[in-house]
Amino acid sequence: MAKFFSKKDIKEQRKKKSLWTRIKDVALMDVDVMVKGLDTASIEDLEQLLLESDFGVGPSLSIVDSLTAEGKKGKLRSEDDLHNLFRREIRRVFEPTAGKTALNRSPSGPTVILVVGVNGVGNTTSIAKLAHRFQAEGKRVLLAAGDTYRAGAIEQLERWAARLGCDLIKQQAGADPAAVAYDAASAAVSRGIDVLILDTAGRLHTKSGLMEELVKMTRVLAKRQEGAPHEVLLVLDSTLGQNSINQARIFHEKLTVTGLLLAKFDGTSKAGFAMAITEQLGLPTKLVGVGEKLEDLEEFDPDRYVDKILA
Ligand SMILES: Nc1nc2c(ncn2[C@@H]2O[C@H](COP(=O)(O)OP(=O)(O)OP(=O)(O)O)[C@@H](O)[C@H]2O)c(=O)[nH]1
Ligand SMILES: [Mg+2]
Repeated sequence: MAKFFSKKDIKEQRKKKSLWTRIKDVALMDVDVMVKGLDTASIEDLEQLLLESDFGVGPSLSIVDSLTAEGKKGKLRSEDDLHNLFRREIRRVFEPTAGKTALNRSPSGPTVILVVGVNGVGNTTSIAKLAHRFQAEGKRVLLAAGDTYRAGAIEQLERWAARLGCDLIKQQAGADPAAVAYDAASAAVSRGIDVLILDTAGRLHTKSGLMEELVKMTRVLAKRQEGAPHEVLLVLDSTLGQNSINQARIFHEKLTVTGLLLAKFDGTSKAGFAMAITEQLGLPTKLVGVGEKLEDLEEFDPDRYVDKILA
């Protein structure tokens, strides 16, 4: 008996294919397309596909424009041609922030890094990885348990500090995170620390009271040391897609984020949103979390990013 698929079934089936397969399905579908370039329907399909994959409006349109132009010139004859085009176009999206991907350093005194993000995205693990990275450079690192809110958060950071062999500043659960920040900034100066990294409670970006708490932390840090915090690093969960764009916008409005860390990048090819954020907010993606171990932190590399997104 013939089996009929609803539109929803077909949509679900399409979603099961990788993004790259879906792009190829449209752009390299038949000889006609390869000879004459993309027709209007295929162009619309591709645009839709890239937008659904959170590439952002600007990047999606410029990729499709470039595909159309190259197609007309007969330059899109193979999968390699198509892949090279995507690689080039995605690289272009990250060009405006290309010189800004290194972590900011303080010209004198400790470098202060405030790590923020929604709960569960990977804030605390990323802090441990960062500390490990600085230690490998021979830097003295101090951690501060600014998440006084979630049960067990202080102990979690304490365990990391013990493993890393670095100092930790903490107060009791429920304490004012700004007071922890003050203590930590003072200790960093008096102990001759190179890098102070502050944990914060993961919070929903929609909770304005909690966002104000972060603003207060930055004020305290700035008062204690000129130019601090030198880095406000927003951790985003690579598996969350579109929602990360809203998070970035609201955190940036409140705090002036200086860089992004894409955590859990190993588990997904869905982090197209980094393009949208760079395009819309001009924020550089600085680091990428690729696993749960201390070593699993990489500098952001647009080429590796493309390979993952188009895996
Ligand atoms: N695969 C993978 N897992 C990660 C990565 N980063 C963090 N995780 C895992 O994500 C989970 C949450 O990590 P945490 O660092 O506790 O997240 P958080 O944002 O501090 O969470 P809260 O403090 O509860 O808000 C843990 O199981 C981590 O091991 C990553 O880059 N890759
Ligand atoms: Mg945490």
